[in-house]
Amino acid sequence: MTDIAHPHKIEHVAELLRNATRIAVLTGAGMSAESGIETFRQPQTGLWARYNPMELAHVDALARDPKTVTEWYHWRFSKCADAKPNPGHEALARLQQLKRDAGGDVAVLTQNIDGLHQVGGARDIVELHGSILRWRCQKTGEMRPIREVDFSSFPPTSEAGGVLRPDIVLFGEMLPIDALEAAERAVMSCDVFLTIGTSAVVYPAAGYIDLAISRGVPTVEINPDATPMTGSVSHALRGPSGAVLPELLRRMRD
Ligand code: BV8
Repeated sequence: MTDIAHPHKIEHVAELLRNATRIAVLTGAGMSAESGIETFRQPQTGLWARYNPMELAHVDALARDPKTVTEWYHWRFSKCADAKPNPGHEALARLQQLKRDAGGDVAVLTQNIDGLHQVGGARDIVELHGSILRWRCQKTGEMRPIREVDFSSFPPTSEAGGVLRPDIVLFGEMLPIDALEAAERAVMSCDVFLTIGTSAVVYPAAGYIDLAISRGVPTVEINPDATPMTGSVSHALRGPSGAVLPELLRRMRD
């Protein structure tokens, strides 16, 4: 395991990316931190330092108190509605285009629900935990963009009289099967695996890091802090994704 403290380590990772054809990338809330969106588990500032996830981000909480849970997610949306992609999102989109132009691919597997990878130019994003930009009727399954949801009262309801909830994966809910299948295919076929801005504690998403490590492909963690995976990945680049990713892209082009 190496760290960014030695610039030639970032040069080595840039070389890995330069030579890779298929790259799989797992991203978490840290990817959007530089866009001003709070993470979950950072001490003091994280959402879970102020709210109890089991009261708000759990399927049982939604069943027990749909008003509070839908209000909280509407508040979460209000915090990311004006957020802009940061240089990390844009660099990842450039990396994906660079590899696609060369006949390869970059599969972005995100735990984030803010849609910023797409706004930043990346395509075919695998939304492991869904998206706050889509809300779903619990009665009919009908999906609608958040801008078409009437938030004059909570929980919001559809014309069919069902509760409208965000199309996200709450604790205790299965991830979408098509996302699980796409993620598995990407990790099983990648030459290099990146884990960026995630504390690597939420499963099954964090399990993709274990899977990449078990395949023996080079694995790179980009995070200002250590995580439970830091000691197991091939390279740990200590720094914010909004700085490290553009630096890697710059070096790949040199
Ligand atoms: C399920 C909702 C089963 C959307 C979220 C083993 C296997 C399977 C499941 C489990 C298991 N063990 C436990 C479980 C249950 C549970 C789980 O994982 N619990 C954990 C907490 C122990 N998992 C589940 O419930 C999953 N479902 O397994 O279903 C099942 C089976 C059959 C039938 C029914 C059910 C569902 C998991 C998804 C839950 N939904 N959120 C939302 O509100 O956003 S989880 C939540 O955590 C978000 O999705 C978030 O993305 C995710 C992970 O957090 P991170 O993204 O990593 O964010 P965090 O704040 O933790 O870390 C930020 C990192 O960024 C830090 O490391 C920080 O240093 C770094 N950083 C900061 N600044 C920067 C930076 N990095 C780079 N640059 C910067 N500038």
